[in-house]
Amino acid sequence: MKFKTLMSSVALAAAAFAAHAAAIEVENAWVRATVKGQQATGAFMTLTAKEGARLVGVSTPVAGVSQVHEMTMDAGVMKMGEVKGGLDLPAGKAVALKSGGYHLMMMDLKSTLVTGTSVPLTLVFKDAKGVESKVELTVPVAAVAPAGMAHGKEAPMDHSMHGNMPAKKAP
Ligand SMILES: [Cu+2]
Repeated sequence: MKFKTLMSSVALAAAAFAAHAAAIEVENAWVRATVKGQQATGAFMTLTAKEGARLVGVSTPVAGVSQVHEMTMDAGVMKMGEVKGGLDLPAGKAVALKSGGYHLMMMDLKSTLVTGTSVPLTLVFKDAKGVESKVELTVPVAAVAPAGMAHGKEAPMDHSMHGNMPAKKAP
């Protein structure tokens, strides 16, 4: 009887782990292209952890050092630094890593990142119990955020607004 109880709890734990591994949704990921000699760049995306998690690490073979960063205003001066203890991803809430806010900082770059290529990126998450899981990504290199970026799951659309806004009719 005791043995059976143990077996079923092990099976449950395995099922929970499998669910967690697939419980991080990554959308609109991109890495900002660099010019020759540039030492650092940022990677941006929207993360949704279905059951809640923390983003505790990032790595990529193209950079010597990669960190989860945040931009903050300190007495009117823009500063950025590593997010201590990882970035909190509340359950089911989309968290945007974007220019001017949270981002993945890639420093000591080993080569120029050219638009149209892609970069392998590994994200490390920790769940509420401290269990680590990894998500491997292939992230496109781009000069600017892909269209539709700011709008999450909406269909991509043109945000350039170069004279294509419908003219307002005079009353
Ligand atoms: Cu940074």
